[in-house]
Parts: sequence; structure tokens; C-alpha cells
Amino acid sequence: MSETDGIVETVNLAAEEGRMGFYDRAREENLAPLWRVLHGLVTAEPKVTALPAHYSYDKVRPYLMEACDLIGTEEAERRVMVLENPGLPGQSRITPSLFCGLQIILPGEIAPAHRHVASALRFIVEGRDAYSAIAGEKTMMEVGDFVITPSMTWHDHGNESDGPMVWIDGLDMHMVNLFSASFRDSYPGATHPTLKPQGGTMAEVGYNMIPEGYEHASQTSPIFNYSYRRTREALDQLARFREHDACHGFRMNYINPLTGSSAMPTISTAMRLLPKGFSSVPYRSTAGTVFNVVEGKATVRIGDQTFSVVAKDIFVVPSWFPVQFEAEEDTVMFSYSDQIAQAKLDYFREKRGND
Ligand code: 1HN
Repeated sequence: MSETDGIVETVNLAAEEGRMGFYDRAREENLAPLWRVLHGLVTAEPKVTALPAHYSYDKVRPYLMEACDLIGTEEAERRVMVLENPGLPGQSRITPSLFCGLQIILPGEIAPAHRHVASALRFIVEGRDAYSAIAGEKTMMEVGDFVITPSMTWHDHGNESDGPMVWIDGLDMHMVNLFSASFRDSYPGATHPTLKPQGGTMAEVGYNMIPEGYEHASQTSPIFNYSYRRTREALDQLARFREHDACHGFRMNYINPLTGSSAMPTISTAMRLLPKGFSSVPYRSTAGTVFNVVEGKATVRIGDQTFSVVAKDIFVVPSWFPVQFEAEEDTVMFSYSDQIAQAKLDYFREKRGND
């Protein structure tokens, strides 16, 4: 990026020489000429610095295990290896707006209670019989479950099994920090108190009914564990009678049952089934999207790069890169993106097909 990369094309560069003294004096007053930067600020197409990337679980897992030898959950607060976008190194970003990490918790360990403005999602990759306690209610987590920690709710995690538990942490703190709106508290104690029995929320809102007088102030879905068992069954039933989408296959978006909008206010989440042999029509959108393969095997073309992905792998499709899928087996993929945040701000754009 040179100093004149954003200069308006009609500006006479020779004449600029004579204006330098003015620019220097203006800088003393914290003033700068827009015409030298305008087209860098307002680009004709998305200026994408993130790169497509594939994180093979086979390659990443040994690092998670090694981290367990090196640090405990008490010392680390959260034992998470950050998935950095190779185009955005050192920034804890998988896309400009989204965080992605892999958290590992061993039998008997507790990730201590805290809360923050950033919303978080967990997507379970490996293990069983670990819980997340969120706003006073515990949920047990299984592979493929999508679990939500709403903004500013107390949460702690524990592993009651005899093996490691690994999940993806997806957070929106880069959006929060863009607005300088971050707050965080630690709970005085490893866990926070129980307020509701396990399954209480599902009884309240999980059956397409709500109790008389029920109130829910947050914009985040009250359902905080969308179980894989139910999601997978929905996809299977859907695939029996509906046409698949040419770009997305059989795709279901997670919603807040109280509003019909996305389950989280800033992060869109979805699960898709790509039947064996399915070859998608290319698709691009301004929503940078993180994928996790739950089942199957596929070839994913992102821009001019091709990745072979299998169960548990993670890959990222940055804004405006065309993506195309070839399913070698029945393949199920979870995804999260900043689509809903962009849509609420009237930014979101998408294109289907090859143009
Ligand atoms: C966090 O609070 C968790 O609660 C996981 O498990 C990952 C990454 C950045 C900031 C906060 C958790 C996180 C995080």
C-alpha cells in the first residue's frame, strides 16, 4: 500500500507538489485532504485481506494435546488455540469480524466462570459428557451440537468424562471492539450458581409453545443448545421431499424461535447436507464464513484454491471469494458468518453463479 493508493484518479499529481505545504500545515491541526485517500476508503469492490484457509484436524489436534501438557485451564482461563487467518496474522481473526479457536478441556477440568459483551458460539468437534453452564443452566454437549453463550451471560465449562473434549469457539469480539464496547467480569469462584434445572429452557421454548407470561429480553435465542441429533434428523427428513439449493445443498439456518430471525444477533449459523455426488453452483457473498465438516468428505474450491476436506476439518471462505463444493460422500457441514450483522446494517450482498 503506497501513500497515494487511495488518491482520486482526477487529482493532478504534478499540481499536488504545490499543495504539500498546505497538507503539512493542515496536519498540524489534525486535518487531512480526503481526495488523497477517498478511493482507498470507499473501494469499488470489497478489498479483501483475509485468505482462504484449511485447518486439517489431524494436523491441529496434536497441538491441542501438547497445549494440555503445557498449561491448565485455571492458569489459561480458556485453553484455546486461535485459528488465525494467514492473511491477518497476529490479530486473532479468522475473518476481519470473526474469531475462531479450538478449545480443549480434559477430564475433571473446569474453565472458570466469566462473562463478556462478546457473544460466543461453541460447536462440538470431539468428546462427550462435558457441560457448559450458561446463565445458571447446564447443558451436556455432544459432537455436532451448537451451543450459544449470549452477550454478558455468566458461563463456565467442565468435563465430567474420561476423555478430552474439543470444541470450536466462534466469537464476535472484533465487532464489539470496532465499536469500543467491550466489558468483561470474572465470577468470584470457579462456577456460577444454578438457577434452572437441566432441560428447563427446552421445556419452556423447545416445543413450539411458550409458557403464559414468558418473557425474554435478549435478542439472542433462548435455546442455547441446538442438538446435532435433532438437526441431523431435520436434514434427513428435508432431503426426502425438498429440492436442494443449487449453491447450498440442503441448508437449514438456525433461528430464534421467538422472532424467526437468526439464533444469534451478530452471527449467522447454519447446517447443510450435501448429498454424495452433489456439485454446487459457485456462490459468493460479502459474509466471511467459517465451516466445520461434521460428516463426510468433499472438495472445496475457494477462488483458485482447492482443498480436500474431511470430518472435523475447518476452512474459511473470506468475503467475496467464490466457493464451490463437490461432495464425495454425503457431507454435513456447520457454518458461521457475519451475514446477519451485515444484513441488519444493509451491507450484505451475494451472487449466485459464475459472474
Ligand atoms: C471465551 O470466553 C471462551 O468462554 C472461549 O469458553 C474462547 C476467546 C476469546 C475471548 C473469550 C469461553 C474465547 C473467549
